[in-house]
Amino acid sequence: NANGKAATGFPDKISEKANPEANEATEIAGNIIYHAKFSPHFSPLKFGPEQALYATAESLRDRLIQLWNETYLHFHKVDPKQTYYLSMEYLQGRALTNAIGNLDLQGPYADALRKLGYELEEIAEQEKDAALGNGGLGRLASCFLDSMATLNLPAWGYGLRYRHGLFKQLITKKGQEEVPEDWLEKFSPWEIVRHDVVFPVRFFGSVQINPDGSRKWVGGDVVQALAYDVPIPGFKTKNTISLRLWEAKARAEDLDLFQFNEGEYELAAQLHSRAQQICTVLYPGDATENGKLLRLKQQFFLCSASLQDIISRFNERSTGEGSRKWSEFPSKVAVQMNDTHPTLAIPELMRLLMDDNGLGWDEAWDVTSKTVAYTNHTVLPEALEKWSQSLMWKLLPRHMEIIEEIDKRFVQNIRSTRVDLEDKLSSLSILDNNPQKPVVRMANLCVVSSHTVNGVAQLHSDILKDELFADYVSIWPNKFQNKTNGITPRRWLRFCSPELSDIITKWLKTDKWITDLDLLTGLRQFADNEELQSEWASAKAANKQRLTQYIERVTGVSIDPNSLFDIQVKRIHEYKRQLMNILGVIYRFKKLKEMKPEERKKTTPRTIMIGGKAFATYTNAKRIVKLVNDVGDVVNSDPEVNEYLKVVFVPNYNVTVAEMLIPGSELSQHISTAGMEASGTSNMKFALNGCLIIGTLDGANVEIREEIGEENFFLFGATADQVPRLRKEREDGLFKPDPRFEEAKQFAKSGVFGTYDYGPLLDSLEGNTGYGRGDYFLVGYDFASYMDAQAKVDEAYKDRKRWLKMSIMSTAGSGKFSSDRTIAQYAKEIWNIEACPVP
Ligand code: B1N
Repeated sequence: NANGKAATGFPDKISEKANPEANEATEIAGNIIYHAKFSPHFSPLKFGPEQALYATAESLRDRLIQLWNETYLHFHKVDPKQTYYLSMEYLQGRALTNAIGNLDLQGPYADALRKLGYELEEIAEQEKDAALGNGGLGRLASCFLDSMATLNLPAWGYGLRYRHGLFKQLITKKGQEEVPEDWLEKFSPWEIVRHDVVFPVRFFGSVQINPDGSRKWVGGDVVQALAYDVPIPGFKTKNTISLRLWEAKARAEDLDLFQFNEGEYELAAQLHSRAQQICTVLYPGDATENGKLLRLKQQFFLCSASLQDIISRFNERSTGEGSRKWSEFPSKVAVQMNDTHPTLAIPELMRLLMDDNGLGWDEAWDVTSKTVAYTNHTVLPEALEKWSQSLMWKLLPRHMEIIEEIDKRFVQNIRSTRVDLEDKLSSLSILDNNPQKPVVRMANLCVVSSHTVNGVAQLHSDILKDELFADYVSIWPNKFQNKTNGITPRRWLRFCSPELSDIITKWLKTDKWITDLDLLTGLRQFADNEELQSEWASAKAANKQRLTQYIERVTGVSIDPNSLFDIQVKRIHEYKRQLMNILGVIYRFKKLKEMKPEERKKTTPRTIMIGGKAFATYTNAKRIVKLVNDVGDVVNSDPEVNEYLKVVFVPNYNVTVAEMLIPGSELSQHISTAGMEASGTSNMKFALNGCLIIGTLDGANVEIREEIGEENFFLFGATADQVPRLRKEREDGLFKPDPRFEEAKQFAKSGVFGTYDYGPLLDSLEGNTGYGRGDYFLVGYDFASYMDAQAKVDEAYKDRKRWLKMSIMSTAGSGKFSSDRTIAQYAKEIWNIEACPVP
């Protein structure tokens, strides 16, 4: 057509409209066409939605590069202290809508695309998620980058450029199946390769002792780390920071030409393929020795490349009198380790300072321990990293020497100053020399070496201080802090629910809440206002409608947009208790079946949506996925009850799916066994979007409930301090299960939902008999209060005014959970850095 859609090639004429933004839109449209023509990634005949996406992204990239350059030139000039966030994971999701929104170009871009025959939404939907993370920890890192840029902080994110991010989840007759994700299939328009930023990273080899006693790591394999920068624009500021992702590359000389010419192609390219493996996948399975080695290589690769880069930036600023003093390093550099995955930054910084730059131990230790800080994200024992000492000696011999020395000095110091801790030393030391399986305890290395250790919600930080790290607290009482997690209100309200955002802006008479989220408390005074309530309800209804269509499209299930939308989306894990949710659904189904038709009519119709990925080798998690799907099949096709109950497994949950689900949610479930979920962050996203929470006193739920008011939160379940006693009672057979729990379990076991191998899953809920693991997650104990809380939800939903008020109060009380607040606290209380806005 005249607008140049599809097979007609590029549009040559751009129609004009009398519109104040017309000039900008015309310029943008011209720019998009320019990229379609001259950054050609596709054959020239077609300008379809996909071509439009890449050209649109490139037109934005031009602006981002400009802003990026200005930002780092400015940082270079001002030379402030900078923060380096080291993370093995980033869950960035899509970038287009976010970049357009943060640059405040929504109107002009929508107009420009319309001139070219497209709707912005349609183009945005073409983009694949960048899913370089597993879940909450990775998404937190991405929210943090958005806040660091928005707060004008001099900061960098460092990560790995995985060729394949988190697997794509397919739901088949067998349950979950994993297929490789392929975000780089074509290319990513958002990354800028820096051919001049390359560092060598060594593996294996040995330690050479020089005549002067100094040591040097030599030999082994050397791989090149090449930088790719992803620009991170702040919201309505020029500041645009960088997520620097490292790719592993072999050197040309690593190709053995002789062998190649002998026809030994695999042998000849051995080093090439070994280098390539490093960044092939996010979290390679680590059940095998090879898998463990690869994961350790990834961690070291990130740490070594990033620190070499940081040090070279520090040295660039050498003064006229020669290079800068190393003692100044901690006043210019803050390194934050996102969990223990980048722990090797500690021995690597020590090594670089001592072996490459000639510092003595004490000086290097002083610099290192004033530079690095550690965030803990879990207390689950199986998630606390422990690396085999023999593997570490093999891959990183010099680092193991350094770790041994750190440990030796720590133990000596405690022996001489704290005799009372003598019997605690075996658990406080970094090296666990258990002859069966000698390991390095990474969390201990982090605590001993960092100036600050923080947890991610108040309850979690308290548990760290009172339990996991209690003895360290007695050594360093001031080292431990809390930094309650947060989420970016740009992506998680402004862009994913423009309707609700506009209503908020209208009632608050300002859009300043987008960067000052505490302003949302201003909604409280209108929570009863009928006009606001009706606007609120219609925004929610529109979001529910959009979600209804999405669910129909991806699952084929048609759901009732007037039913209560009840959502639980997060990684599938036994401690998160999706199993309790589905058992509750099973019970509800059974009761509905038993009711007379006129009784059913009095119930609150519900649509329960559950989504999330199970780790590929986590069998019980996969059984949960299958069970939810099977229950859905039976319930949704039951003509007696499916007007009142639908159960949907939402496939392939990711950032983009979350942006669809959360705005349309009315109730969300955050129901982990108390003490086990460090924080949770989706709970914050749901609350911010006016969704009510049913939840336990776990993680950040505790603080959310405090902020939004207990009358607006459906609380149930044991508290963290009761859990050990309840587990003991369960083990000792002293627990009397609620009849509803027994009924639900029996019904699940009866075969109504098919004959899949659910035995071990359901048996895990039993005491210590048979397969039973004593119901470690206390589903049995909490089930009664869970069902009572669900009954209260049903009642509350019938009172529309009350529900809407609670919904408004949820949003109004969510200000604390902005990642801007979290990052401002890190900046002030851990990093000691200040804003550096580009003029
Ligand atoms: O980090 C999130 C928290 O909100 C969640 O409660 C917490 O479970 C999550 C090993 C982890 N903790 N630990 C991990 C991720 C990857 C991996 O390989 C552990 N993720 C969390 C943000 O604070």
